[in-house]
Amino acid sequence: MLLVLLFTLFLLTQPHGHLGAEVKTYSRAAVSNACTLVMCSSVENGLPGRDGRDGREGPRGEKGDPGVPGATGLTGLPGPTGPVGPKGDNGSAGEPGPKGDTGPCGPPGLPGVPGPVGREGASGKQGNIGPQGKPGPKGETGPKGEVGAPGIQGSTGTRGPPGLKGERGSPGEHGAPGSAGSPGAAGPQGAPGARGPPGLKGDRGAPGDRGAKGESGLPDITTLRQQMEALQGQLQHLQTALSQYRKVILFADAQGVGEKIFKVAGFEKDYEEAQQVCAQAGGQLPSPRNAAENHALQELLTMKNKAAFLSMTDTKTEGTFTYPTGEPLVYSNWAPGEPNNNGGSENCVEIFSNGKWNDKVCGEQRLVVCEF
Ligand code: MAN
Ligand code: CA
Ligand code: CA
Repeated sequence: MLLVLLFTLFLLTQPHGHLGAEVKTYSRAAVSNACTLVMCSSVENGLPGRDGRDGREGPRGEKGDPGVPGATGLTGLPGPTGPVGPKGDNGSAGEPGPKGDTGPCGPPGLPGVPGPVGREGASGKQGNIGPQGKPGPKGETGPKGEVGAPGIQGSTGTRGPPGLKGERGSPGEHGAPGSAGSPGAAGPQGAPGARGPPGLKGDRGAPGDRGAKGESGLPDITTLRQQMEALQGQLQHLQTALSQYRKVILFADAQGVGEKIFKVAGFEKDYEEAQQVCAQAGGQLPSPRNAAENHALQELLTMKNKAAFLSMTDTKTEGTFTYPTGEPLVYSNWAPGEPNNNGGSENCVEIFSNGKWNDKVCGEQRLVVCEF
């Protein structure tokens, strides 16, 4: 009995590596048998038997419980990119169109019947505002349509792959290892796919409303009438002023004939100096081209009882008198026997108070009379 107990203790205290795999696997059975020996063997009932043969292999253990579910699988990969979004909405309507072009000019009206000469009116009013300017330039193109609405969100990504298989359950007691645990729960849904590209640009907006009709290119008849009346008033004003100045100029030492005016300077000069005086005043020496003009000039000389130089000379060609322009004479009123080029040096022309002409040396001093 004591030996059996010592042997049993020996078996329990030995490291497994020293006893080998067989002993390790059935160590519990060995202990159980030892317990049987202890409980069923009695030293008092007989001699100890021989060592028993090795016991048979125990019955197969019950199948172990399923292992605990495996750990949750990893997050699935993001789904694929969503489809292209739908086409955007149409752009807003464009701006109204430009103002229409100016209409064609109408035919000119018939000339009105000249009215009677009116009385001299008061000073005219300020001029009317000018005609309306040309229509402005064509308006700019309307604004670009708005960008279409963004595409809809992509569809949900595909389900992620199943989670990793759970770990094998721990082996049951003496039984075959339990069956593998059920697959772990599916991982969380993958992140939504990338946002799809924006939709196509919306169509061009509807054209704007037609612009207002352009104004006529010609001022209306009322405006023309007003302008004409204003011009008539201005003309009347000028005629009145001109009449006044003419009276002043002709009041003394001047003669008006046709559109000419002869004006006495009041001093004497030789031909060249007298010519400069008149040119400086914006006129020239007298060039009577007909009897009326010659008579008007004569009137002044009679009044002053002096002779004056005319503008013509025969300096260029002796014997041929011309105006300062080079034009030959169209009228003359030579005194009898003139021109005689007395002394061979008479190239200028003087007019006596009786209106007759004589060729005379240019260096003589004569009353200055100018023609305007
Ligand atoms: C006389 C005439 C004129 C001449 C003058 C000159 O009057 O011979 O022709 O010009 O003298 O002083
Ligand atoms: Ca001469
Ligand atoms: Ca002479």
